Amino acid sequence: MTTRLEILSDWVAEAAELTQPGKIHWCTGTLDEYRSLVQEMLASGDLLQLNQDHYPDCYLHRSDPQDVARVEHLTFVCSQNELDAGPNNNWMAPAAAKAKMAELFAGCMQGRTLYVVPYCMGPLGSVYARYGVEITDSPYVVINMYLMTRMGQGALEEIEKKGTFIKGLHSIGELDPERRFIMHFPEELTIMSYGSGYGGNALLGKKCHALRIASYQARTEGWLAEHMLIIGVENPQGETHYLACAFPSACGKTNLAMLIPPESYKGWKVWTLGDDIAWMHLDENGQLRAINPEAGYFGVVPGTNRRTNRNAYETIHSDTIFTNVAVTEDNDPWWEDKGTGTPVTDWQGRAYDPANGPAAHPNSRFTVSAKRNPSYSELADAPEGVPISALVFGGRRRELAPLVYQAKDWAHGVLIGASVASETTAAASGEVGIVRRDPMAMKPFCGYNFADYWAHWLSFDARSDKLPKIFHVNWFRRDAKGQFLWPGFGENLRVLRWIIDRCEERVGADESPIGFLPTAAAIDLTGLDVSAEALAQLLSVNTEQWQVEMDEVGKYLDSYGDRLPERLRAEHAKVLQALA
Ligand code: SAT
Ligand code: MN
Repeated sequence: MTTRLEILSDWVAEAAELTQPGKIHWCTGTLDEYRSLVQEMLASGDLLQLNQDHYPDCYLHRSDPQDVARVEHLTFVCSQNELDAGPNNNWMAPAAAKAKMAELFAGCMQGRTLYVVPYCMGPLGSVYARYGVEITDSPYVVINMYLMTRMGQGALEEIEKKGTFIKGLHSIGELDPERRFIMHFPEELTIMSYGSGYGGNALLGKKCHALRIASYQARTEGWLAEHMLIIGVENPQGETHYLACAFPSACGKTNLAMLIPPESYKGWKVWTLGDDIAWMHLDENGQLRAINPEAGYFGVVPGTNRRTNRNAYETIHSDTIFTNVAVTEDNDPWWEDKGTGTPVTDWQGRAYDPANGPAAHPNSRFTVSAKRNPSYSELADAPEGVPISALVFGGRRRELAPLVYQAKDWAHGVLIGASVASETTAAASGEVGIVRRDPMAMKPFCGYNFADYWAHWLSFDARSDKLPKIFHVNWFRRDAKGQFLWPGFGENLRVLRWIIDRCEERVGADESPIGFLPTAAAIDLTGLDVSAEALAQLLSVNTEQWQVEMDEVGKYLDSYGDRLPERLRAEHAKVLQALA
């Protein structure tokens, strides 16, 4: 196979000229192709077979121990003008970045196969779908892209019709952290990634395309590309509301996306549309509609068990690629808090010894098709997407942020999103557990200046009077002894229910300086071991702490200088005043 689209064949020829592969393989995206790649990788040791009786068609990949997470300090946005990348991104001049990458890529695929991976983000043929082609020398990337995107012949045909696509050039190189860069050229719709084979560094359809490049395109075209899960919450009356929720990496998006209602919630059902990324457009009636550009999940494994996420637990019992988990004597995959089995071999393939740390890497992942999820919504394939009732922001905060509160209006909601902060997790390399600002959970993913991004968000209320309501949640608040105050997981539905009731104007709320809070009786605690005092604490707003927080937010916003929208500054001033 090749292509009749000249810009594509020229680009592939150019990449081959630069990287000197032994072979070129155009991916068709068939199951046969997937299977034969798996066989090749089993033969080369890139994949290990797991217990096929317990875990049919499940495989383990061990990444290089130095290549286990996204590398934000090596990720660059290379716009012509440094200010367009903003203080939220690392920047390099495009010419300098290209020269650096050309040097790295020169001859790097000798003796390897160059795979051409045409892919579609979003339902094939949807007006909201976007297309890309990833060139890679990693068969692991190819099989992950097969599960994570609509990849192959169908995507190629659409690309040939359209004549445009995002270009992503990737090589694992030497997997040397000193020779590793993830470069984005938003103005040229181009990505270049070298030296990593892991997740968001290497599966270019995901964070690089569907967030960094897409956010840039979304701004010029009037839509939103966000780090949000999408769910449908169906009540016993059969009404379904769709929510899009933003949380930083490894803060429970996949768990919330696959939520199983608690015992006492008979007749309720949560449908999964997406677990990581939402593309949202205003339709002709001013309704915000969302699609999930992805077709699979690249989820955090540790902590996944029957109680925390039964849907994920079941989903990953077949047709799954595990990355960096441990294995048991039976050759089953194993991870911390799996709730069953004992590890004998750790994620690096060593005999398990607790002195070496956890058996599975804290950022170990599963890759699996979304269709395997028992709560998969068929509407994930609907070309027109789903109407969004509420947008929810959240972070991991041990204090300060209440369980849930609602923005007073759209502009206030944009301020709440811009103020998101969260404790860092193992999803990115660097220190874990320190609070950092992560506006809209997009800090690592916004492909342009956050100041312009907030202005773009703010522009929506002039375009529609039917925008979703905006909320903030915090599942991670702790008491003085360090214990979590809220049980989380399935019980989070109680909070979503309040959110939906607010959207439908079915319940009142207490107004506070930071937004609307549930009244004490409004969060249903039936069948739940949470005391009224704990709930009061969960919903409390400590004015002094909030003044400090808002001062911090003010300083943070000021660091964006002149580009910061006046309107956001004014929203911030309003909250400070209300707190005084
Ligand atoms: O490594 S990924 O970026 O794909 C996952 C994540 O950090 O959310
Ligand atoms: Mn993510």
